[in-house]
Amino acid sequence: MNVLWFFPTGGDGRYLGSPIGRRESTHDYLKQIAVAIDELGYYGALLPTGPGCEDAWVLASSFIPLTKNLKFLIAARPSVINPTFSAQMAATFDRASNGRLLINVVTGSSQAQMAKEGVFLEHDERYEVTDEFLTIWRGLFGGEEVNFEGKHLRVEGGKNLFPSVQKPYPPLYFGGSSPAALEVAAKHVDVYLTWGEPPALAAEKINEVRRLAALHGRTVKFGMRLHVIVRETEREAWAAADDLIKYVTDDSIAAAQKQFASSQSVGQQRMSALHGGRRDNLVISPNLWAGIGLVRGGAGTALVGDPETVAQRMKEYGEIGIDTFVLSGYPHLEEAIRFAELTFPYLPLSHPSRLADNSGAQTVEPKLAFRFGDGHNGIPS
Ligand code: FMN
Repeated sequence: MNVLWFFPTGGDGRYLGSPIGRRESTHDYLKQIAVAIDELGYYGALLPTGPGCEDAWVLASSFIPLTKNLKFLIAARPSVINPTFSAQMAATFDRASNGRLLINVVTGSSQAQMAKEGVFLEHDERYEVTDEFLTIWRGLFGGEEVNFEGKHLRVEGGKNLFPSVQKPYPPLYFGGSSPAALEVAAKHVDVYLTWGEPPALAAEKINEVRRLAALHGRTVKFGMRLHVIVRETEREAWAAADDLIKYVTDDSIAAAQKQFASSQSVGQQRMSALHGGRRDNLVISPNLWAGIGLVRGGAGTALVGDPETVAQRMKEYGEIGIDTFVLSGYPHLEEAIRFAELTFPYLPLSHPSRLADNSGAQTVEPKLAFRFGDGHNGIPS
């Protein structure tokens, strides 16, 4: 299982819907998250893209020298960048980080959001662009000269002169739930990401992507993007969930739901339908809570519970084929530490973590030649 965390590049906080405990995503704050999650042993972390967040490529580049193993899942939107230039950036980042780049291909959610970025295409046309973009992009990493003329994009004599460290190219992740999205995912990507839907709904999409990928002679891996609220006991975890939304007002829920309803994103519609904007029915599947989606777009659900139970739920997603998790929690620095400390020991991680044997289930002998309270004031002699 690969467990990634999330960089809150548009701002962070202790509560949803309140300025209390709000935290600006300054570079110094994000650096703390980068160093912490690298040291804790997360596989990687996602940097989103869009008008509401700072630039993912620039931020991730600045974290390369601060981190050792952390991979950067950088969100990239095909319609706002030329594919040759994007491939060049990806190759350079992969070389500079010695193979630590992952790319999250995100086509874009709403007409209004896209208009801000100068893109005036309909939903399915945007996926046509993504399809053409990925055809060129993957071709460039094949080492051949690329000549392509599509409906939207055209390249003549394109060449990527600097090969990436990862072969054939840095892994392509992807989010999108519409039929057009599933088709593009099946044709091009390595890891299909879904927001945190209940297992049965997620399985539907996964099986459809698998079926479509098989038609292209391909296989795809699967991942899930969701929040986590883990505490030592189930009771404390649910109290923390309630606390997170204690300042959320009915007006703010109504305003957010109105905005989400105007999005063309099928994925967003599926997330909104999980709770229908109502506070009284937020536990939509065992330990899966939809409270965050009342006011936050995109990833709107959280696994809530004690460490063993949450780990068990993640393993249940594993049974339907999800072996990658992109997690987050508010505030992102503290919750990254808390989740790793409490839950990593119960997960079959594919990546080394110094916390993997920290469950307290077994007694680990301290490696230092002293014990706290042995008369040395904790100073090794
Ligand atoms: N859209 C963005 O504009 N920026 C992002 O950083 C972003 N990250 C996403 C992460 C995940 C895990 C998923 C599932 C989607 C993300 N999206 C993001 C939304 C995609 O742009 C997606 O294409 C959009 O919701 C339209 O999808 P649809 O195919 O569901 O209609």
